Amino acid sequence: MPTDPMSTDAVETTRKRLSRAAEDLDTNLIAGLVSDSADRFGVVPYWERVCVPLLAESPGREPTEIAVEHALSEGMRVGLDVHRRHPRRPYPPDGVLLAGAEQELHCLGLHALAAARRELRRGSLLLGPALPWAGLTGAVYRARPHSVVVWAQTPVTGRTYRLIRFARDFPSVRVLAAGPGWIEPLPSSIIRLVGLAEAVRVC
Ligand code: B12
Repeated sequence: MPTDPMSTDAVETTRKRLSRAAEDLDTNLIAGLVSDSADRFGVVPYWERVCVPLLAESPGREPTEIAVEHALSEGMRVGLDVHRRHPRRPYPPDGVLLAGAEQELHCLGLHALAAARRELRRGSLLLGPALPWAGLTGAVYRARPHSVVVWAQTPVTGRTYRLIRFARDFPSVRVLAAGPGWIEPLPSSIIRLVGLAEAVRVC
């Protein structure tokens, strides 16, 4: 388990290193920094105090800035993905399925959740971004999860009526809406997740 508490100095230093590596488009270095820091400080504090603020600052309008944003997010995805990963460990039956909503390319929150769960020795079936609703339905029939977390970054992909229909089709599955894209009111049968720490607790 991670041992070091995250001091303000550590936040600043790790953040600067990540920014510099992103400016250099060094995705391998970013991945290494992310997995080392997650190991040292724990996924939740590192993600909440360093990664999320840095991503939120990403302007990404000019062509060079767009490449920097891609390098940062891709390096982070890989770094989170290798953290405590045992590639041949099977998906646990009756587990947690994580997926991006149809056409949703943002998926880092789900990678952070999967990494934080691995830290607690809990596996998840992460099916990545942009899983069509029909694909999600098929996956639930096959994998039989007890909980399904669907990420939407913007209202364009946060189609509430689809999520409600999906929840109705699987009344015994706990459905959780994650990410800032779910802006419409949700029925009480669907749990809205607002942060990583909460998501780890609830899942
Ligand atoms: C990285 C990134 C990308 C990457 C995604 C890579 C990946 N593997 O995920 C790429 C380059 C693919 C991308 C693509 C696009 N992007 Co983009 N992207 C971003 C960026 C820089 C970071 C997003 C991110 O992952 N943040 C980390 C997450 C977790 O942070 P968050 O959701 O804000 O977190 C909040 C909560 O969700 C919660 N939280 C944090 N962690 C967790 C974890 C869990 C489990 C839970 C439950 C909650 C939670 O706490 C936070 C504070 O409230 C943002 C910039 C920004 N300012 O947000 C733009 C941004 C989200 N993108 C944007 C856009 C427009 C796009 C594109 C349409 C661009 C384009 N023209 O192609 C496409 C989308 C295509 C699609 N169909 O989805 C806009 C969205 C605007 C809007 N609200 O409509 C933003 C805001 C940029 C901007 N300022 O315009 N993007």
